[in-house]
Amino acid sequence: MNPSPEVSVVIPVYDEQAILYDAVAGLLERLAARGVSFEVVLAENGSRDRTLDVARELESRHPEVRHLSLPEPNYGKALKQGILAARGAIVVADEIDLLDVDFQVEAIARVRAGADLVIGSKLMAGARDRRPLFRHLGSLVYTGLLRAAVGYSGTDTHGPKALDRARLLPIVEACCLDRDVFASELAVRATRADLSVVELPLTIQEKRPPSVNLLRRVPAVLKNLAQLAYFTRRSSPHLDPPTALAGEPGQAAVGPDGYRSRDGLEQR
Ligand SMILES: Nc1nc2c(ncn2[C@@H]2O[C@H](COP(=O)(O)OP(=O)(O)OP(=O)(O)O)[C@@H](O)[C@H]2O)c(=O)[nH]1
Ligand SMILES: [Mg+2]
Repeated sequence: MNPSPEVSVVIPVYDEQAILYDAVAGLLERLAARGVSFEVVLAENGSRDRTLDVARELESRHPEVRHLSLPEPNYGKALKQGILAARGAIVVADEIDLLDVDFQVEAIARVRAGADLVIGSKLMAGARDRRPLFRHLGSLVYTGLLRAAVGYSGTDTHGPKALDRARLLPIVEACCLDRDVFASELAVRATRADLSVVELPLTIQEKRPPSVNLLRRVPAVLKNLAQLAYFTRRSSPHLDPPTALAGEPGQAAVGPDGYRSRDGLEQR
C-alpha cells in the first residue's frame, strides 16, 4: 500500500458484483499508465449481492485498493465516508459504471492548478450524454429544481468530481443531507463558500442501467431538496444547517467564515 498517494479515487458501490472486479482492475491499469500516484477507496454499503466479497478480493490482490462498508444502502453516506477516509490530497469521486480516466486526469490537473472542486457535467455545452433520453431529461429536470430551490448556478452536481481534500473537508463535514442529494449539497455549499468551483464537460456512456430505478428515487430526492431549500433560505448566503439539523458530527468545525457567498461557477 502507498501510505501517501497524491490521489484517492473514491467509488461508492452498491449491488455491483457483475462489473466491480473488471471495472476496478481496468481502472488500476489505466491510472498507473498515466503515472498517477493513487489509491482506490471502494465505499460499499448495504449490498444484497456479493459486492462486498468482490471488494475484499480486490483489496487482497491489489495494495492500492481498500474498502469501507456500512450496513445501510446510502449513496451520499458512502461518498462522504469515502472522502473522509481518503489519504490523498486530491480526491476523485466517481461511479463504477463510468470511470473515465481522461476526465479524471484532466480534473486532477485542474485541482493541481488551483481549483478546489471540479464537477463533471453531463449537461453543459460540449458534454455528450449517451444515456437513454429519459435519463438525460431526468437530469435536466433535477438541475432545474436545484436552480429553482436554491439558485444553483451550475449545470450538474451528480457527475464525477475531483476536489482538494483539505479545502473541501470542512464543507464535506458540514453537509447534513445524504442519499442522492449529498453531492448537490456539497456543490451548493462549495459555490457559496467562495471556493473555486469549475465544471468540465463529460462524455458519458454507462456500462449498465442504474442499480436503483429512477422513479423510485424521486420521493426521497424531493424531500431532501426541500430540506436543502429550507436551510438555504434561512441561512443564505452562509448555508448553515437549520437548528433541527444542527449538531451532526463535524458541523461545529465549520465557522461562518467558511461560507462567504460567491456569484457563480467557473465553466471551461
Ligand atoms: N455505497 C453505495 N453506492 C451506491 C448506492 N446507490 C448507487 N451507488 C453507486 O453509485 C454509483 C452510481 O450509481 P448508478 O446506479 O449508476 O446511478 P446513476 O443514476 O447513474 O447515478 P447519478 O449519475 O448520480 O444519478 C455506482 O457506483 C453505484 O454502485 C448506495 O446506496 N450505496
Ligand atoms: Mg450510472
